[in-house]
Amino acid sequence: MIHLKEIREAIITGRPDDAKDLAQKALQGGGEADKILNETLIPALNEVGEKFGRNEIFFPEMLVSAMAMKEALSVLRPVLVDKGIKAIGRVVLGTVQGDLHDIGKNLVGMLLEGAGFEVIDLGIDTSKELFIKATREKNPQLLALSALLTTTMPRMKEVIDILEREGLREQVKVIIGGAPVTQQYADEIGADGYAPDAASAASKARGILEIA
Ligand code: B1M
Repeated sequence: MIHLKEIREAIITGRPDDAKDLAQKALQGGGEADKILNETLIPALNEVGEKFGRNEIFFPEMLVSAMAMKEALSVLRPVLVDKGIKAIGRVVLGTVQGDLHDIGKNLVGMLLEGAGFEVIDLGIDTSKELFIKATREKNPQLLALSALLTTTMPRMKEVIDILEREGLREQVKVIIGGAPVTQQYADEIGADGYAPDAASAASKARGILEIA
């Protein structure tokens, strides 16, 4: 019994404890973490977003669905992140200022860690000044910026602009992503890379940094 239908329902109806419990049972029943994630959890939360977009549900419902997603992800995390590998590079990651969405960003962090990167996660609502401070103090090879709102995407350009003004642009590459972000936007703002999802963010990061 792999419980995928039940997990989907638990996300859509916003039941965090059930989502966690069912994800655990699915893993124990032989379910693969990446399949549970990509074929059940993400589509379920997308459905929640579509319902919100059609005014069929409201903010509190979307919030409890997000909480359910996070609980399920907490169970998958140890499987998605393979510990004990020597870091192949350092990444500073964050959701840009004004944006509180962190589920996608957290997934990107997990898969970067799984791919062997050390990840310093600055969290949500991260100001450009904080990205600059972390670049100076932590000396990452890569800055990874996430945005989920069309209104917060412009903060990505501001981070790149300030890196240039502060003379730091040469020392760090920038990768961007998030639902409204595109390759075209990445090109427009001078980012070094764009990835549409967490798995490709990890492979893109390796490519940008020329890690074999
Ligand atoms: Co928000 N929200 N939300 N929300 N929310 C969206 C994004 C929205 C599309 C819903 C809709 O209207 N249909 C819409 C944005 C519209 C727009 O700008 N175009 C929206 C809105 C409007 C809002 C508010 C403004 C609502 C309000 O207050 N009236 C508000 C804004 C708050 C703020 O940020 N200031 C808001 C709030 C919230 C909650 C707090 C309730 C909650 C977030 C909780 C949390 O994150 N802790 C929430 C949620 C859950 C969503 C939806 C339903 C799901 C987002 C999500 O986590 N998806 C979302 C609708 C949707 O996306 N279908 C929606 C799952 C996640 C795995 O996918 O984050 O896309 P995603 O990440 C993917 C890729 O994008 C990519 O990889 C990830 C995994 O493969 N990726 C990267 C992400 N970052 C990357 C970085 C990379 C590379 C790839 O490189 C660095």
